[in-house]
Amino acid sequence: MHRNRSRSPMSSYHQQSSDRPKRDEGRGDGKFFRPTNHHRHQLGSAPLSSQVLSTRRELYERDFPLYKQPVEVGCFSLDSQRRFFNDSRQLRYYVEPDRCPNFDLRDGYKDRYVRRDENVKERLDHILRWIVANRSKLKSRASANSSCALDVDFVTWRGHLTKLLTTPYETREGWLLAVTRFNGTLYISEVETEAARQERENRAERNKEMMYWGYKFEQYTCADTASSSPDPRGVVNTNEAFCTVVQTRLTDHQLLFSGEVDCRDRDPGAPPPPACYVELKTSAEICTPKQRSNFHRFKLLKWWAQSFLPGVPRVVAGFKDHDGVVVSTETFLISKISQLIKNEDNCWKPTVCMNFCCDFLSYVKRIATEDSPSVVYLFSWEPRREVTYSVHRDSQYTFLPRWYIQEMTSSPESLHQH
Ligand code: 0WD
Ligand code: CA
Repeated sequence: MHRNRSRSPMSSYHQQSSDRPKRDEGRGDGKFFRPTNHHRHQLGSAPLSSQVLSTRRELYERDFPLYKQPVEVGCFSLDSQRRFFNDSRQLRYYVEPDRCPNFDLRDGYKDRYVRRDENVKERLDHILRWIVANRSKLKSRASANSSCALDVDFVTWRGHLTKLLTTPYETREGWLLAVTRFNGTLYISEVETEAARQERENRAERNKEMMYWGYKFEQYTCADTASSSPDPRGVVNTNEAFCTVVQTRLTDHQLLFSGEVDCRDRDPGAPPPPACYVELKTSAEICTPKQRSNFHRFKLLKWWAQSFLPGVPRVVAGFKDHDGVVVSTETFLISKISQLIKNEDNCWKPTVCMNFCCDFLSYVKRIATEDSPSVVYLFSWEPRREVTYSVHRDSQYTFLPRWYIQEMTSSPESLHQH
């Protein structure tokens, strides 16, 4: 969808800007700043040697960068006990609700809810298991270029990329991203910030219940097969997940990432994945112009970024009242969201999101040069600051598991012999 600008949903994002933004020289004041004496003092071009990365929006208002149509290269499922399966057994089918659904999202919170243990840090493990199980599918450049065994530059979760896309507009929550270069591929895995950990451990009871509401909405709108009906009497188990694995390219960055998919179009004639996938969301009922404006400025940014990345074309929103009853639903096409927000003053821009992500990935490539599974480059960002980094060897941040390193160190040929 992104190659042919005139026909693609991207065309509206393509902006002609005559005044290319100027970049300021990076200045680090965070604790992770690594001093350097070779900052370039240039106006009008990137400070290519800077040790920090600015997140100021105006620096990223360029033409929309090339983003290749994401291709699904595989999928996996996590069952009710969070066990990995290299198949689509957890994929569900979207069943369109009535005009006046009246779904009670509070039903079952007390007695039919099994919650995933958030203290278990899974990092990239499920994606790595998928890579090991599908190594032959990922065309290897190993013979041509032994330094890059996987033929991708980055491996990560879609959710981590979503955070990068929304960074220029984020005013509340910072992030920590751990990066390891191994066999030429850069692995990006999030580290929970201290603030996020405290938020999680002190979460108010109402917030805990509202987290359940999103999963309950899925249960009201998803069936286990293309011909069956949703079963709102069942148990909500948040260990269960269906994840797509997609490959794409952002300018010169080859990406392989995975994201959780809620359901697919039940019509067998629907287009192949990821175009048949549907993202489900809940949001507070919109009653005032102010609420509509906030919905456009904040919610739609997150929804757009999350689904645009894997090429999921639509989001179905359930609007709920204060008591957790879904009073209406609405379908948002990702390709139409930029038009929807055009009337908001000073609103977010898709091009800023994508250009920032692209520049961040270039920055990571430039900084994370040592190829070793025990080295972690920890990239750190707090609102109103620049991105900085620190380097850690054999530390608490090391995240590539031994089994993965072993699997990927033995050549595919030697694997076939066994
Ligand atoms: O270790 C971590 N810090 C994270 C792990 C952060 C985010 C996700 N994950 C893992 C989980 O294993 C999860 O199964 O990634 C999987 C989902 O990956 P994603 O698609 O890249 O994540 P994201 O786009 O942030 O979330 C997609 C959905 C959410 O739906 P909504 O509509 O609320 O955005 O995945 C669910 C949630 O339903 N989800 C999670 N499930 C389990 N653990 C998590 C999580 N930490 N975060 C979101
Ligand atoms: Ca969802």
